[in-house]
Amino acid sequence: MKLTIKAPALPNIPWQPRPAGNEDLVWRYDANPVIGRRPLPRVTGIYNSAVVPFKGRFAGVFRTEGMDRMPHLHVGHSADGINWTFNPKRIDFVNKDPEITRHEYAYDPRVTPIDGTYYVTWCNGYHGPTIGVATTKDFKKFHQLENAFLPYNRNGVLFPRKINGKFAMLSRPSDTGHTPFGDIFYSESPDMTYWGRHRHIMSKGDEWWQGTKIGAGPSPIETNEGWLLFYHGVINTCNGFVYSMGAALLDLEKPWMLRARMKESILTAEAPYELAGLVPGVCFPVGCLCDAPTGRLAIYYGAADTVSALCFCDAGEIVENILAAGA
Ligand code: BMA
Repeated sequence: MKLTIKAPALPNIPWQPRPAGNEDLVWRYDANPVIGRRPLPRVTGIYNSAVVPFKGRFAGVFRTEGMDRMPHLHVGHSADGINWTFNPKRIDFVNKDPEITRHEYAYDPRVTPIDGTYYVTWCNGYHGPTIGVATTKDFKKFHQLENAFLPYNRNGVLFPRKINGKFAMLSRPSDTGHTPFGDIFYSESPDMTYWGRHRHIMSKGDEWWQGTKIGAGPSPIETNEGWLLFYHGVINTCNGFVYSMGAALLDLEKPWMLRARMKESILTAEAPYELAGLVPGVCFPVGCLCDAPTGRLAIYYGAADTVSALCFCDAGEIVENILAAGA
């Protein structure tokens, strides 16, 4: 279908065409993983990490885990979105109030450009997991804001523009452990400090792949058919949770209204690097690059909580399939 995407052109998006004979909606980069094991000394993995276009190149905020298995956030840069260099020091978030910058752990970052500022949201340890928020303009200095919500919450994902004059965020209220439940909610804020008008958007699904919980992935993409949302869905198997990727469309001006949602997952753990790692069976999407004129999307996802991988799809095809599935 002819889809209009409201995002800048990104002609240097990492891209490979769908391989011949492949009829899947999403296909993997053939040299995955893009960030392999031991990407820095004494770092066991970089995964579940967010990438954005930055000054003609790419930058990102990366979940880095050391030998103590504690997650922290690091900056990375790349000319092509494939080969990355990382700052070995974790991000030093700044705020005059030490209560705000009090650091326990930080993981699963998303980066969302809004009006020329890059907003980082992540799962921030503050007496349990909640949503940390920070801004940067240069990927050097990061100013930390108030946590968006009370604990316990994960998967805080900003929309790339204000909606009805307010900042808008998706999140997934949770517990302190490996949460056995989870729906996606919408909240808005006039100032990035006070969040309210919380609305339920969508629950876990009837289909087994998303039958335990769901959580928003990369920042939603604005299209003429609504906000395109990639999310993770979780099944509880006899070997534990398995994470797959799904897709949904949210109403443009009332994004708490679900327009349609695919019944099938569009990527599930099958490749060796998704099945073998510190947590086998995890595909966890967090970053998405988009070339609006061609509809090309490059999605970064964490694989097996160990490495970072890349997959591709066509936005028009995905939206067509979501609309065909219905609400
Ligand atoms: C979730 C988060 C993710 C992780 C996933 C699978 O609760 O901790 O970072 O990828 O579990 O272990």
